[in-house]
Amino acid sequence: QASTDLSSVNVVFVVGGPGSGKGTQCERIVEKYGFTHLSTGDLLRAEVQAGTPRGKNLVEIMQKGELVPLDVVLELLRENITAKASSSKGFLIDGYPREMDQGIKFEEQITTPKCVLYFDVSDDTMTKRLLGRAQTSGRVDDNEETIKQRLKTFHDVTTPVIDYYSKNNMVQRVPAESSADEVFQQVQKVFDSMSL
Ligand code: B4P
Repeated sequence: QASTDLSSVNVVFVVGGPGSGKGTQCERIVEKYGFTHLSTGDLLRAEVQAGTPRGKNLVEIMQKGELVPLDVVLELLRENITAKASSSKGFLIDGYPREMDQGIKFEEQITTPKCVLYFDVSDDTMTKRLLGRAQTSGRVDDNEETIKQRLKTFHDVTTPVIDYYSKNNMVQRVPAESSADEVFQQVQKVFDSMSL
């Protein structure tokens, strides 16, 4: 069956290491700018929770700090974008692309993003934040061993994606070591200067 043409939707990719503050900042962006927030991590956890066939085996992969298969993530994104394409001002795609192929396939099948928002944080800070969240999150991947592996996945597989979009002048880098309020000041500068 033919899929909806999504080439004219506004998309901003939001990337950064695990615990870099993507989800935290996206909530604020939604509040101020009215975008639709789609977190690939949240979509995958919802899939696991719902016990769908597609959600099977995902827990193990996430528990290891590895990336789930591209097809699953892209299909979830397509479905969710399609559902709101006509009513939404734009989409924040949080946690995506995490590997080069995800970026390529999304551009081929959906659209080219307006920009790539990158939260730049040291490994130390990300580890501290995630260990803090571990006390209440109940997430299978918020533990010391998985955090190490998630950081490795980020450096090995996601950094090349950021380099690629940097070369195309599409990356808006936000230093994100400081408090969520201070980081959001920087984020607002980016959004206020973006033409949509
Ligand atoms: P995600 O759910 O994306 O998890 P994450 O990288 O930890 O980011 P999150 O948004 O949750 O954390 P945030 O930085 O906001 O991914 C989990 C797993 O799902 C992946 O490892 C992978 O297996 C799979 N997956 C997801 N997307 C995929 C894809 N595209 N392809 C394949 N697999 C995929 O916040 C972290 C903590 O820091 C919070 O406690 C927060 O309160 C705190 N914090 C945030 N900002 C702060 C600040 N400025 N100061 C102090 N604390 C702050």
